[in-house]
Amino acid sequence: MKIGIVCYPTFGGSGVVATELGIELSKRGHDVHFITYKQPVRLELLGSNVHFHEVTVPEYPLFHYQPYELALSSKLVDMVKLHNIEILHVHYAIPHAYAAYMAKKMLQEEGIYVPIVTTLHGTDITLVGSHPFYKPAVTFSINKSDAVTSVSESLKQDTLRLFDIKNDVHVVTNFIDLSKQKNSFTDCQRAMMAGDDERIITHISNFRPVKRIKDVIKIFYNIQKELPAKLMMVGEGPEKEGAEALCKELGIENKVVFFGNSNEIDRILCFSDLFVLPSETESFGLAALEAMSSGVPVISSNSGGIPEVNVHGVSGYLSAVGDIDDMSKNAISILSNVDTLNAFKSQAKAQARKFDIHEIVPKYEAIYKQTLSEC
Ligand code: GMT
Repeated sequence: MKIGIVCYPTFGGSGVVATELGIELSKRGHDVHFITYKQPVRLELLGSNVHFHEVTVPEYPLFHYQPYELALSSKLVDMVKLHNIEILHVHYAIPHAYAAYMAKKMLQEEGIYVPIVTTLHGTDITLVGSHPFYKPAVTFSINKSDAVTSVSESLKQDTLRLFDIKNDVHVVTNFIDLSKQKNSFTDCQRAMMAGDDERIITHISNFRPVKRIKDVIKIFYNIQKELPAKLMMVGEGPEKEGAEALCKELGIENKVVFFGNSNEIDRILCFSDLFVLPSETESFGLAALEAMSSGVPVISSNSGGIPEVNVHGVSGYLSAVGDIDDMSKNAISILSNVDTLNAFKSQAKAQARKFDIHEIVPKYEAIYKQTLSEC
């Protein structure tokens, strides 16, 4: 199939999922075209059947807001015609599903029919999409998609609760390429980050309020009172400064490393002992799955789709949002005994195997085929 993929090309989970999906589809013989404003961060290899088409928005002083949707839908029209793209798969409803629908209508005028698959990722539904300023357009573009998928059962239920949706929502969970772990560094250069007696706790996110970054710091503060430990904070976002200030206030700044955005997530997870994700809401928690696939147990909140990924008492523990004491207690119970830690590490890895890319990507292929057959 010739598949056009639209996504946010950033470090965010939806962009990562779209990129990994496109790469896997290309390995499976499909011709994949990424259409977005920048080359996706994890798309290192462009090949004979992986292409990137940049959407540029010319600056014009009249516009207070530059019209990205317009530029994207025009680019979609041009690329569908130029490369005979058969299906468009858009990740994150806003504004991608809307722009794709406009492209579809423009193409129909020329007798070309290209169906749209929309994948809902989370904040496009729970935080942004349900805002009254966006809701009518988001409802419309979901209903006009030829197929709709969501990355967890929890997100599907949120979508049905928050929007008046007429079409089926298929749950296709996020996935992980386990073969990447085969090449993990054996020594992980752990010694560069911590002493032999120290446990390494990691958090990776976009440091937005929904991630409850201060909870991460407070949980770590409680952990390091009980056992020697270091905290790795990976990512950039509006809560980072406040988190750095809190570390100083608590006198733990020498035990916390702020990395910023990183392309070396596998390397950081390789030397981590525990991953902390106390989010207010999370449709899936791809970062937790990535940690688990590297054998890192997860201490998380029990919000949204996280319980579909992290299993209480198996791959880690879940607590109510904001229950810092319970999360700290659970973290300490895993970290303070080597046998317990090793058991959780292998259980986390085993749980991650349920989200093997080779099991999940065929589900998208089946949806594409079904959608095309209904045209
Ligand atoms: O976590 C974020 O804020 C980024 C956001 C995104 O759109 O990239 O992540 C969402 O999509 C990921 C991939 O499907 C999910 O794993 C995240 O749980 C989800 N984030 C939220 O629901 C807050």
